[in-house]
Amino acid sequence: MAVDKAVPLCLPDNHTWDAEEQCIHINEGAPRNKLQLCEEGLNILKSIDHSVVVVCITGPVRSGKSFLLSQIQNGGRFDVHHGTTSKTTGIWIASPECTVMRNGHPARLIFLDTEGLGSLNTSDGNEDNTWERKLLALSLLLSSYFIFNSQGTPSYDDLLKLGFLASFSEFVKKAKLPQRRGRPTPHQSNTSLPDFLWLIRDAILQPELKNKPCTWSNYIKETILQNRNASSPDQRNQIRNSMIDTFGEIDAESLPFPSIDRVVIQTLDSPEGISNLDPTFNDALQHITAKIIESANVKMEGGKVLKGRDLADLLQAYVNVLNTPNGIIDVESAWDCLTAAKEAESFILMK
Ligand SMILES: Nc1nc2c(ncn2[C@@H]2O[C@H](COP(=O)(O)OP(=O)(O)OP(=O)(O)O)[C@@H](O)[C@H]2O)c(=O)[nH]1
Ligand SMILES: [Mg+2]
Repeated sequence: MAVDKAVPLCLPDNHTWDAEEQCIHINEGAPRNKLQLCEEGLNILKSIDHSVVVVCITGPVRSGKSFLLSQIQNGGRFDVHHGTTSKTTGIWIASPECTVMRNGHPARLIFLDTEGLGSLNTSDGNEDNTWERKLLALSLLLSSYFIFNSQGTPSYDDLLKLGFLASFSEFVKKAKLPQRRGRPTPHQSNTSLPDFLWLIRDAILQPELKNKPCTWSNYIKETILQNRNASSPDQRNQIRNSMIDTFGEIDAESLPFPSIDRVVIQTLDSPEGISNLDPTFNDALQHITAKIIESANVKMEGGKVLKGRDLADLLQAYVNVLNTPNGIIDVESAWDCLTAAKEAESFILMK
């Protein structure tokens, strides 16, 4: 099943997806209580009988995430909005009819767009302060390639936006990961957690280290992620340590302004806007797209490459736990339970 327009995969329970009209209805009088899976999005995952490469984007609200994800792929389109109200709610999915080869096998690309971090004006006035962290825990568990999108020269404030990583363990008991030192490459690893790309938007300055030009990747690693006092329990260090524990590769790339023309920026998602994109933006976008399509790994769990329908099963199990008060997802046992259930099912079918 290929979908040209993105559909919701997971919404707050005060939102309803109208599949016929292809729009969201919001029960504004009701608070957000639970995560709610959406049939249409879930069916995309269930219909995929290939292994999957899952690219997910997160980052501050209104920072061009949906536009970027729409441009990266050949098809699947995420809604872009030009006002100050946050647009994307929950997690949205698109999976254009496009396979990539991984270890000699075809794998299907899946793109997940997430609700912006730090939104002050969600359309339902969300006041659940655990919502963001639960959604991010889920996004991390689903993805094999995690893009953190930020605008302008990265700062410690941007690092703090990744603060949810330090509280990841509130919601998730991680699978046993190999130690960082001597850790296998992502291609050999059984880990279920993704590679990380810090994507710097509207970048104009040249990154430097000791007054010499460097790559954004080295800049991020040697400045913002450099832990100068490992024993200090401050929040920055907690986040840095969590990043090292959580991700495989850590990389960074930048994109310049899409245009200096305000009208172009405000019509970016239209054919005219796209045809007026600055050539340097287009070149950088092409480079980043190629990098993601070539290097993003297949999603693995328990040493096994996951198919779309496996991921759908896991997603349902994860959401059930996150909707339970104080529920903690045990990644390893969730997978073991599902594998055991499937083995039992195939045994019954064989009999
Ligand atoms: N300056 C700038 N604006 C951009 C860029 N990419 C998209 N935009 C504009 O930023 C605005 C928001 O774009 P979206 O893609 O909806 O942003 P988002 O991060 O998905 O927003 P939320 O879903 O609300 O968190 C739109 O007006 C876009 O045209 C960019 O690289 N630089
Ligand atoms: Mg968006």
